[in-house]
Amino acid sequence: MIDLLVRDVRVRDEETGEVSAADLHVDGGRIVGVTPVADDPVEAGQVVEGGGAWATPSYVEPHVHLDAALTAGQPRWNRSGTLWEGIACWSERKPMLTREDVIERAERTLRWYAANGTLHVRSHVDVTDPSLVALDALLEVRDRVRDVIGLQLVAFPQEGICSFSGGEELLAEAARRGVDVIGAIPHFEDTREDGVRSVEYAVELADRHGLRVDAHCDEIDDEQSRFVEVLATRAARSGLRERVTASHTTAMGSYNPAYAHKLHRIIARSGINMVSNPMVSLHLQGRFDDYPKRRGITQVKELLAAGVNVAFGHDDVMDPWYPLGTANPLQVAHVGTHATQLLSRDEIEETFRMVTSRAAAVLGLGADEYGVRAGGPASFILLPATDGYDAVRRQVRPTHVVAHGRVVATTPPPVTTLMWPDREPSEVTFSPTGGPGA
Ligand code: 17E
Ligand code: FE2
Repeated sequence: MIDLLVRDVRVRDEETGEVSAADLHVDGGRIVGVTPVADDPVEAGQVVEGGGAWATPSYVEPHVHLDAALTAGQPRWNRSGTLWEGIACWSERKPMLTREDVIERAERTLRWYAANGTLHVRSHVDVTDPSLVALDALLEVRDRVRDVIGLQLVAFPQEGICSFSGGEELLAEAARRGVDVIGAIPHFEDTREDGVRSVEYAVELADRHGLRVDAHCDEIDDEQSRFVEVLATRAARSGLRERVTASHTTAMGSYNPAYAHKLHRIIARSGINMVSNPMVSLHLQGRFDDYPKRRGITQVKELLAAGVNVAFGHDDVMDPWYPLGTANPLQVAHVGTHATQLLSRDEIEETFRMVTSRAAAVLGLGADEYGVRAGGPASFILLPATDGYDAVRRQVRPTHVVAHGRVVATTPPPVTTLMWPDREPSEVTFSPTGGPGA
């Protein structure tokens, strides 16, 4: 008898894109069989009726700050809405951090992520704190959530590597304590030269420890902030390439077309990934502008066209940099479509990939960790939606979230009864292709 049978779902063939109805047989945390829907199903410890839902790999969060999550307003609110006041608020909150405090907020946020269908998360953790209390707490969280969520940790030098006293040593210590990824923040360093040096330091440190790199890079509306070219070049020369990610890169929204053209080529050749955080950049950037006011979003459409892997991240859930957020990548995709004008039929489908398979590529998830197929991991979601376009438009919640062969969240689809004057009450359903029906 197998552990779990997920009956009557639609699965999409990864190679052909063909969609077919299937039963998923799950045992020992893996999908052991994908078979035609059987009238006489096999025996299983648990049976989930899929009802024709789409069985698709989970969302992947490529960029969030779990150490700061759920601290909005502590000890004060960010009133200007700038990145800089956010950093100032956080530096006032940092001395109050305790292990228990960080664990409680991070795990609460990760439970929200799981409920929303997200089973892989990359979190930055600020290491410009000599106590490294948040780092140690999140290393513990990474173990505690392992059965549900795969958590990658980035050693993030919020206040700089070269411009923060002891910054280099703190980053090196974080590498020794077991982070997965090395971060940087070159646009925050005091000088251009420090910025370049900090990127080189981060790449060399990662290379030495066999780790990945994910730098906060050019998160500023300054067209002179040009560290992506440095990161991409060092990524290529070190051979780290697709193990490197440039996050935010909002200055690219201000680059002149001639430089942008040159830069797209450097980025594409290097093989690095890009992560845009549209909800947060729309909020934090453009704050020093009069009108016309810039959007402060990286060149997502152009980078995709150049063959670069671009993903969307949430960045923040209720912290000094962003007061909203529900830890739901599908909401990020919806905002991302607008922010980047990815709004043709195919482009909307692409934004769904930017919070699923493209984000999985940022984390470097292999075939044994991601994908719905026989022999693959039994970690997936059931979406009552026809495809990514439909899911993004209607913001469809997964009815079931399955992690390592276990159902970890269920959400019944909402039902609204409409009592329109002079008509019989009726249930309102939203049809996938035609808008509100019934
Ligand atoms: N720190 C930073 O430098 N930039 C951000 N967007 C956040 C924290 C959230
Ligand atoms: Fe960030």
